[in-house]
Amino acid sequence: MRTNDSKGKRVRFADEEVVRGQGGETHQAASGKTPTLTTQQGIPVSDDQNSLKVGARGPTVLEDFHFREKLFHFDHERIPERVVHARGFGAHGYFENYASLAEFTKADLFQRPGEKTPAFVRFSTVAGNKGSADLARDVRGFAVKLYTKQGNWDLVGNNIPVFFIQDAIKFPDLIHAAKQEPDRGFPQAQTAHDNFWDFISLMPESINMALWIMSDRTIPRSFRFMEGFAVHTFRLVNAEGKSTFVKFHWKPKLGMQSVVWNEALKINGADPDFHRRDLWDAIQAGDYPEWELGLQLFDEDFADTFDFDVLDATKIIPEELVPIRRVGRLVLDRTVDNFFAETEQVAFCTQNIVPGVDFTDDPLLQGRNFSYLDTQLKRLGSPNFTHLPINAPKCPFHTLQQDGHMAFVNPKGRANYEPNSWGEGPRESPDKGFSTYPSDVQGQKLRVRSETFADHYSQARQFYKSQTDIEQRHIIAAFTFELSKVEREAIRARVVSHLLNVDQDLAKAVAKGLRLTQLPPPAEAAKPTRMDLPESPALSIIKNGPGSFKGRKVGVLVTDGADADVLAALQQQLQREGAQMILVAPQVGGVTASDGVWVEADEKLDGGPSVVFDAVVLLPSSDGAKLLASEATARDFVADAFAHLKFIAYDEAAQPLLDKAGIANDLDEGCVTLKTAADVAGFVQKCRQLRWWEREPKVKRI
Ligand code: HDE
Repeated sequence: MRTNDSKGKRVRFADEEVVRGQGGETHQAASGKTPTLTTQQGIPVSDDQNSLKVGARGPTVLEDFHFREKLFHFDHERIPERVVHARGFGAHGYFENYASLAEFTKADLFQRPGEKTPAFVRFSTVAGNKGSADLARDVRGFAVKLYTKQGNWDLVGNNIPVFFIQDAIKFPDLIHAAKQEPDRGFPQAQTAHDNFWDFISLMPESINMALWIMSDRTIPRSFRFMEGFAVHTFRLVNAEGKSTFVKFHWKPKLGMQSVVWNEALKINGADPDFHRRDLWDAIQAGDYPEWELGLQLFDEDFADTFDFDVLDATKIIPEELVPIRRVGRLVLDRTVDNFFAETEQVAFCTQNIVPGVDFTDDPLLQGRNFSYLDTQLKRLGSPNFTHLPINAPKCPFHTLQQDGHMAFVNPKGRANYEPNSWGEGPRESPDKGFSTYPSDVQGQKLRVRSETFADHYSQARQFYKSQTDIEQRHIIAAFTFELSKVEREAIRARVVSHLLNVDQDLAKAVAKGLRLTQLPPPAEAAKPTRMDLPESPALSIIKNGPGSFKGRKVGVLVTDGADADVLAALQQQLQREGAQMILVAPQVGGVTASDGVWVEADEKLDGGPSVVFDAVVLLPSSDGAKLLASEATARDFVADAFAHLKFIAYDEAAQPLLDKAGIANDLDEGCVTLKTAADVAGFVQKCRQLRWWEREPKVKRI
């Protein structure tokens, strides 16, 4: 922003008031409401444009404390990223309890209907670094911090209800294998590489999770459209000391939805921040995402009769067997003020539980209880990370812990120990305090895996069999894609040898996709696969469609002369549906519609490809359509929407564009003409199916 104007003169640059500095450069005026820039010590700064020098062209002097402090602080801005779940996005909200759960738990937040507990949620991918793309095929973290009146409760979950491993001692191996290979530092945020599949194929316990991660669950359309699970079995304990086992679920009010793989690849290029932007935009627009908290409650007797060990985190309890009781809702209604202070510094610890909730002996959970506290010290640099506003409880708290780096919540008074005779300081409370559930434990100290953890394939089969044909095809395609990136054929074959224990057709289809010349023998199994587990429809995304287009986006491709009546009808119908209309124009700014009125566009065509929308409308004028037909990005807009099975509505004027996009002869029931504004309602109604899956076999032949 250099100018040649005279010094000190006030000028206007766009809508920002600036004032010229001594060197002709400009800076914001420190006048009126603008605070004066200071150093960290509060000393007002007179010049933030030039370092202190000897003469105009001489060396910089060490004495320049403002310059040195500024660079020193900048040099130390980065903290270690999370060793897993490095890329995340958080938001504030609240949990609202529906009814008293006193029968099961004395946890304060569940006692009173309508009670609201402040919450912070951080969603994340697992394997990628902080700067990786949002649409990686990966598990999503779903970590919830509930600031209850009895302290913080962290439910640090994922969007998949099972995990890869049964014992925490294998976690470093799993993560080493999943992240970039150590010699080359790539691939980034991808499991499609030798090390990952080598590990998986040598750890049969991970096969159930492998099925889940190859399903569409790992390419969610949005954080708003995915489920969450705390995975482990926990306990609820009531005031009488009675314990009930519990599995925690988060059910999205908007229903589940995923993208298709080719779309995911393209979204990563078009908008690597797709998921975080989606959440940010929804909250900013007042369209607050919600999940219901679901509990699967069961007792010791059920646990003893269940086919699998409830302490084994590689297993689920099907909803059909133990129904989910919805007990409250989580609403995210506030974006963060500062990404670093909140999303980056938030420290979840599975050990943070409240009276009325307790752990079980799940060996994965037990290991996590060590790891999370430990990692926060490394990441946040001090045991006082709990003093940070995002981590501090919102209820009164009194500890006798003291000092350490960055201690800024400090006790007053003389007594920093207890018992003491000064009559000062906090004391323990046997009534109110957290008391561990006195479960019976006995046995020898052994490094063993329980026999009850030995069945690795039955639930993998159940998951696969519970999917629709479409979803099964996606699982086959995902395995084939990932394994095609694996260089060693022996590893590919080893994965197929496990799939043979899951489902013959699945294994054969993947082997065919990989062009394996012969099928490997099935992997040795400690326990034979149970073929009789009933299907669980709850495990399928498609079987549980929301039947609504709420919260989704339609990209409307317009040019000058776009039909104003149809535009108005679209705007009205989508608003009624709770969906959004995004106008995409050839140029930034907007277009003049058929009624001569200027309409603002939201996106320029090459910044708003169809992959970032749930459905599209092609609304060019005849001249506009001819122009777009000769534009590669416009042809991609249409061809991709078709290939990604989206609903497409088009004005007949768009015909040249359909021709050039190569879909004119393939139009199907997912494509509708908008002859008049009245056709709009029919289109929006169709969109409630989210995708026109019938098209898939025609556009995906291999
Ligand atoms: Fe984590 N995990 N994890 N994990 N995890 C971390 O803690 C760990 C596991 C999950 O948004 C780390 O603060 C071990 C299961 C989420 O800040 C670390 C084991 C589930 C997040 C850690 C597991 C999760 C983490 C890294 C095997 C689903 C992100 C940074 C025993 C139920 C939280 C951090 C956020 C983060 C350890 C397995 C979910 C190293 C040892 C199972 C959502 O402590």
